[in-house]
Amino acid sequence: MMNSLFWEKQPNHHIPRFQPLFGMKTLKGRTEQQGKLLGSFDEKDYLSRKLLKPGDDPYRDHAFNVQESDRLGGERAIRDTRHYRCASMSYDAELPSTSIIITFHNEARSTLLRTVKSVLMRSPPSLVQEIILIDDFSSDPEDCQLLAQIPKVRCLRNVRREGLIRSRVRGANAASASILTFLDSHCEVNTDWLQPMIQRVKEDHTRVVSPIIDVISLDNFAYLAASADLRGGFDWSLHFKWEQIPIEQKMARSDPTQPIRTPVIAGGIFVMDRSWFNRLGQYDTRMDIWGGENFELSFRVWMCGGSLEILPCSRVGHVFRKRHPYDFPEGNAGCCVCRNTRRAAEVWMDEYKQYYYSARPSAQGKVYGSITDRVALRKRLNCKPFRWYMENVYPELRYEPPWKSLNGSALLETLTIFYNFQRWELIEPLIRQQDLCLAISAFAPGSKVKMEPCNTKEARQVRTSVFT
Ligand code: LR7
Ligand code: MN
Repeated sequence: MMNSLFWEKQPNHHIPRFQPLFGMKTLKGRTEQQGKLLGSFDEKDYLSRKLLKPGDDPYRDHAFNVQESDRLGGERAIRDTRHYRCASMSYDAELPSTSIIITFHNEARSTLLRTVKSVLMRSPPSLVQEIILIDDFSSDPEDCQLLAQIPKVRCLRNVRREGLIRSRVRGANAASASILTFLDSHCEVNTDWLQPMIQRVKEDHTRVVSPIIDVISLDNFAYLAASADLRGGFDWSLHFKWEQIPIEQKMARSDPTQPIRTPVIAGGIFVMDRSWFNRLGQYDTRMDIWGGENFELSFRVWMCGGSLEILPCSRVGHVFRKRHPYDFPEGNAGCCVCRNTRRAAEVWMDEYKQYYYSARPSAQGKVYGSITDRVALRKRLNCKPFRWYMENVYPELRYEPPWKSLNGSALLETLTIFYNFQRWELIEPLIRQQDLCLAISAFAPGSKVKMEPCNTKEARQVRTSVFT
């Protein structure tokens, strides 16, 4: 029996599985539409001048299979992965246009070109004011310069490696449209990706919106639909993770096209009003290379009067990788990430930063530079405390209650009062929260209680037998 509910769950019955390819092939092998889209840019020449040499490891330079990417060329059809109801959504006839900002460091030509072309092919032309490429001091300046022959595409090249944070700020400062759209350099945007995001920002300029980020396989470049029930979250080590929407919110979602509130964004793909971006202090430009800026931006947006959401009717594919293909000036990624994350924690997390330091004890010794400007910004904007964020935006993130001093016998009571005891994992014999375990700091009555990395041999770590 097929009832209406069953039909509703079927994907895209009345919508072609693949989008039609653009235009008709001409004798020259380029399409009419492409001719218009790409202007004097010679795609074939661009791609063929830099191909993998026979015998070279296709994963070496980019940490994805560049041979597969090159094989696909400058464009391809991808499946429309949206919920079918998205196709009948309507948007304002007059929407503001956007400047699209893409920073890159030694990106593969084919992935970068597909990012740019997918934007030109799958966005209403009137909404794309310009595409600003920031070449973050890649080895070959031509990668960027040649792409600037494509209409609407501009190329800014850094004279030294700046990292993605300062590069994006440079792009934002050069942008002429009133709305900014950020993309990673190895994306493919999907059908009607832009309208839902611009619509939401137009309605309320304090919203910062992201698409659902689909997965492009780093091995075979298959385009795979991501789950529509996820939001951005993190643990106390400030490690970003996708997590299920809390069950109460999920139950309350009658309409699958509705925005999903998210405590943090992944960071690479989002749309934000330009004046709002500037008013909120852009980014922390003392952050280097990669990492942490998405937390800093997310905390700042929520705490200073804005909101973050994921729009299920907007889909953008991204090549997720397992390692960084580029080097970090200080030698390893940990240096930058820790420094950046520490800056975010110091400026925004108030007393809750202790949980970050407990989860990442090594961060404590890292030099992180002056945060005076950012602290002043927070004050000037009159932003709410992190406690507000914890209570209103991310109550699901569990934390150690503010114990002053405790002994073993008072522990159970305190855990029960301050904390939903159920949410602690009682893994025999330790009391565990993710990788941290509850411990007393010394064997003395009234000694302090803290969280530290689990170690079954550590006698100070509290056993469940304490309670029996
Ligand atoms: O020195 C650099 N200069 C750059 O311009 C290093 C990187 N980059 C560029 C790079 O070419 C790419 O376009 O910055 C972008 C992000 O770097 P990636 O793709 O190597 O890293 P990533 O995909 O893991 O990045 C995710 O986390 C980053 C933390 O700083 C940023 O927020 C990225 O934007 C973010 N990407 C996404 O959110 C896409 C979805 C992935 C997830 C989760
Ligand atoms: Mn990326």
